Amino acid sequence: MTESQTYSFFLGCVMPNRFPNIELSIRKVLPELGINLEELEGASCCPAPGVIRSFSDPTWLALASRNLALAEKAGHDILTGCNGCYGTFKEAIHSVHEKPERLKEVQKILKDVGIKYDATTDAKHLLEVIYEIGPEKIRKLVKRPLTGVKIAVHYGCHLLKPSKLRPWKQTQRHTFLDELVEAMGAESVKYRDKYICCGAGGGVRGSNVPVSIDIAKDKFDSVMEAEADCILNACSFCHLQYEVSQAQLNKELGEKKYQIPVIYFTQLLGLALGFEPDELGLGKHVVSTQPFLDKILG
Ligand code: 9S8
Ligand code: 9S8
Ligand code: COM
Repeated sequence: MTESQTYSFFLGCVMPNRFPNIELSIRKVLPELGINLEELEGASCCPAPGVIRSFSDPTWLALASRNLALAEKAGHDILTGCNGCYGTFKEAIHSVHEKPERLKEVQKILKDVGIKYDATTDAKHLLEVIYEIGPEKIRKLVKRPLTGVKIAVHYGCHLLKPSKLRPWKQTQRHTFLDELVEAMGAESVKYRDKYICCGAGGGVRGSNVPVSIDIAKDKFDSVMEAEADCILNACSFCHLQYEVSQAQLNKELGEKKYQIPVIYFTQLLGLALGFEPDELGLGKHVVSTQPFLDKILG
């Protein structure tokens, strides 16, 4: 349908180690849209923007550039399914373009480990590439319309901000994810604090779990008020936060109050394209996806 494109697929840490089910869904769905993924052999942590960059900007930049150099050598742009990794790469590219002396410094460090880097690679989030194909084309590919399904979309922070280093046209009240969801025939519901952080990023989950869970709890409460059937995300770290925090909250409460299915974008798109739940790793969630699947599959 579209011209096929090839990217170096950057997994990051969370996806292969904690949620290979969402990785599976990406590998199933993207080729279906003409997006080919090539392995990025030798990649390391991106490294995480809200964590490693806060400690040492030069270390963060050198490691990020090393990953970008691997993609550059392969002759592709880098593609990620994690907002944090996307943020790191977008900002690392900007950083060396903005100040040529930074590029020289990085090149010197990478040369010592035998890597050449010219900062010619770009980074894309999978939502960006899918949105470029366009909601209208996606609508035409839908084999199983998600009619009557109510989705609470979560954009996450690094996908949208800083807005001057992101490709999205609007700066507030973004709609691209809502548009993609509606192209699948589902309803994207309004809910309080839709554009607010999930509570995990910036080192919060790593350093202060109670605060992190408290932020997530606010989101769960507003998603439940909106009577959504699931929370949809396109960031492996937000995904982790929503899956794991519900289990932690239920444990604290001594009751199963929080049971909102947490669905990754390509899992939802895969269902709409006609894949079976098992092909998309939908049976491997922390919070059961069964009520959500029943609503779709009947
Ligand atoms: S890599 Fe290492 S920790 Fe992570 S998943 Fe996304 S951000 Fe980049
Ligand atoms: S993790 Fe993903 S992008 Fe972030 S910083 Fe705020 S929100 Fe959730
Ligand atoms: C969040 C990444 S996706 S980080 O924790 O802010 O680095």
